[in-house]
Amino acid sequence: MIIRHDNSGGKPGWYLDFVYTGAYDNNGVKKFESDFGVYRWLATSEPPYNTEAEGCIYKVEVGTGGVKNAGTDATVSLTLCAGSNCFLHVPNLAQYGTSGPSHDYFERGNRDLFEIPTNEGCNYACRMIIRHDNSGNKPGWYLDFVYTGAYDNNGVKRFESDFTVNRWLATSEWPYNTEAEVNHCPAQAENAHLPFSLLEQYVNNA
Ligand SMILES: [Ca+2]
Repeated sequence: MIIRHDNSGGKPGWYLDFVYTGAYDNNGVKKFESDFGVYRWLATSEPPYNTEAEGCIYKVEVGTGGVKNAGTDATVSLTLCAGSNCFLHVPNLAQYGTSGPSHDYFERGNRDLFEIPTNEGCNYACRMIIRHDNSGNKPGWYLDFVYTGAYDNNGVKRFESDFTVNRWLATSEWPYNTEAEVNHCPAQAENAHLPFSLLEQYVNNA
């Protein structure tokens, strides 16, 4: 999604909340929808001092392992970063599932797909943090991988990053925690390596 105005008229600055879109076939059935939150000025007089906003859709595939009790119903959160710059934080990934919010995600052997629209240009993710809140029955989760792609407004894939995990995120199995981080960033991008609690504060305040 790209939206802009021509800065004409008196006081042309525009504070845009959102753009919601739906694509309907000839039978009136909604085939796709994408919601873009903007929540900023499109104005030459207010930050970030431009009259155009564009978005990026991050498509995420999450592979759950095939071992016994690999699935989870806990709430799964995902953060994507380039070094210390974390540009995407999704507190509840299931809300963005392509099978709808009520689908049972992260079950044994699943390949679940998620699409997260943003109002900023695409970023390259070389670092990924995923965790769950250990809620629900048998919350331990065996996670195989997280594959990510960043698509621009024309549907063109700008970046992709594959993160292999292949371990338990569980309090009952080694390494006995419910968070995994995979970092492919070059060493010079890691000089501000924050603990996750600080990182989350940073992302929430951004
Ligand atoms: Ca589940």
